[in-house]
Amino acid sequence: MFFRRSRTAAGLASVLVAAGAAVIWTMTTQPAVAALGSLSNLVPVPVSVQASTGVTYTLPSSASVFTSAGATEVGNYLAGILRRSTGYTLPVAAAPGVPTSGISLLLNGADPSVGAEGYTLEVNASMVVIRAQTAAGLFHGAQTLRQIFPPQIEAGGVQTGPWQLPGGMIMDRPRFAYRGTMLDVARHFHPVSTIKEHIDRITLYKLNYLHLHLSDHQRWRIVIDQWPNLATHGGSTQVGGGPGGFYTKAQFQDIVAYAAARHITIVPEIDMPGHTNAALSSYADLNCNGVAPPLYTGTDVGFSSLCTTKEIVYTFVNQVLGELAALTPGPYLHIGGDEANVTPADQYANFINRVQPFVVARSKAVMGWHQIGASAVQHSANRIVQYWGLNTSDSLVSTAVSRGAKVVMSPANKAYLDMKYNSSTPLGLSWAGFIEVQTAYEWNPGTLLSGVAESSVLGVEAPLWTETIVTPEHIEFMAFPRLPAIAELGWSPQSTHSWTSFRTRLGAHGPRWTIMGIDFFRSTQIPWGTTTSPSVSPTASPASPPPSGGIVNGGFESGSLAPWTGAQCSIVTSPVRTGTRALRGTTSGSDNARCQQVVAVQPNRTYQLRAWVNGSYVFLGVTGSGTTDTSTWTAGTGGSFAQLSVGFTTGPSTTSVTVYLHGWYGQPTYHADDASLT
Ligand code: TNX
Repeated sequence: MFFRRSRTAAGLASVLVAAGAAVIWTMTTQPAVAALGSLSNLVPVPVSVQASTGVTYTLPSSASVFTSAGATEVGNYLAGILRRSTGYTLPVAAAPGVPTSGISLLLNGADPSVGAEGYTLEVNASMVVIRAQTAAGLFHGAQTLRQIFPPQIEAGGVQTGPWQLPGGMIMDRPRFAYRGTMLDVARHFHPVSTIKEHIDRITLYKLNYLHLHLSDHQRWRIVIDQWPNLATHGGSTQVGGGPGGFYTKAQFQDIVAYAAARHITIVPEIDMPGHTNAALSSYADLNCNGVAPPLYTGTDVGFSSLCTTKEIVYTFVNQVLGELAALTPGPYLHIGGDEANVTPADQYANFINRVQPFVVARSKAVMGWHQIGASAVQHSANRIVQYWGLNTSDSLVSTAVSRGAKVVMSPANKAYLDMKYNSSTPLGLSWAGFIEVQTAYEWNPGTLLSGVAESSVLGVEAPLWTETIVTPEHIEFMAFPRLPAIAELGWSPQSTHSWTSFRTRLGAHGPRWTIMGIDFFRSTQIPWGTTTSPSVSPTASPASPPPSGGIVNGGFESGSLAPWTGAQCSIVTSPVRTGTRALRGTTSGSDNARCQQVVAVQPNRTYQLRAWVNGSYVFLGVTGSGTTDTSTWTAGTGGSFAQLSVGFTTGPSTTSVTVYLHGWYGQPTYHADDASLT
């Protein structure tokens, strides 16, 4: 769950078994043959789906992806995904006048009703044809096609076919133009690789905006050349301490380009005039008293403000927004504006009124949290207010809308991905309540706020604040499965809204996420589909026997930690399961405790890794080049030792793997004994 599990495909299936008080995800090794896909489990649900009874399309190994002019990039993207698991070459070629085979992505002949982002998708006995008016429409159609294939299509290695699709016709287009999520990279820094991976996942659900919260009390995460201390000083740590980090301009542009290639627009946010301790700490001049406060690693809000009566503050903001605009091809610059609790109301309005023109001067539109709707703040062209309240009416939003603003709906009690699912969720906050999947799904963005008509709603956004979110696995756990729920609210027509239908369709995505290595929350509200395992490649027959003796020092009896390593790992004499010694991993408030060792293995072999563990949130897993990275974990062993066991298969050139025991941060110490590899 909370650690990096599978970068490629989890090669083995997960089934839930109860072991005493412990809940253990363990792995089985039944190979499966790729099944017929389905039209019934699409998320977001399309505008219309008509099945062609009895019609099936089998993707031939010789198939091509045909593209009309302007569609080559989407063709390369789709072929790249399908090649991984089918192993087919799937060349991308110019579409002939009339398609007769393979998969065609066409920017001609689309029904105009699909609009700017919609598509039609037809599967008949001889081919697949996706038509749209834009590359974005084709891209969304390609995501639907992915979901029509069986889950094994998402595997990172070649699977056994045949690859069969049910015949049918889909017509689809989005309800709202803005379908987004936000990641707070200020409270905890998340590197470019994590952002890219997140982008790859949100594209599955047809989101088209990623809002990055780049600055806050705790840190400043983007280089501004004219104010260099912002990144070097203001970006130097994070909540709870730790190394922090910031994006160089080149890195930020890399994110922007990666997102754009996936039809996602980045919305950068610099929060002001509050939430600015990192900036105030970087430049004394921005403070009314001229004194720079220390960097802050706590999680309080509402205590800082740029000095709104100092002229240099406006020079600062103008220059920051200028550099940010130059990095941003998208239409919006988000200026925050929330929780400016120590900025007097008149100064707040004056500040926002002076800052909005800086955005407009760069041909961008202002986006801000809904506090910028204060009546003393003027309208600004194409302004967006983002509603994050808990109520069913809001005068700030109504005021802004009456002046022409549009609204992005992010009600904190429904759309905040940092809220806990329930009282036992180990991550997250709960100030806006618990948000189970049904709560995230059961609301209507078009009618949420009285006095705000659907025509004034630009769309929805699910923010993920990261006070407690440290690792990529934490992001996965909080976003899945709630983000797909919000995505459906943003894309699908209200007439299709049905919790009964949604929970069933969503359940079928569990096996996909397992195969993709997404560590999602297994909500008991969802009938999770049975995980069908990707089949093991036929070349994975035993080349030579496994090493005898398993892991060296697996019983921890030698008294020394080696060959296990790990900063928070040690050998202890209590508690032990057998013998006189065991391994201990000691987690701290902000760190995971990983004890690991590199083990020599044979290529093309299936191994079983076992260890007895005592503790909460303990994981046993393996990573390695060419290996089916995989793991198992326990939520708690009830005070005694319980066995974890996980199988994995090495690749044709794998000669060593890293095996690890891992305790999730914030959980108590764990102990392990009698580890073995056979
Ligand atoms: C409120 S939502 C905030 C953030 C916190 C979040 C935690 C908003 C505009 N401000 O500063 O991170 O709550 O849920």
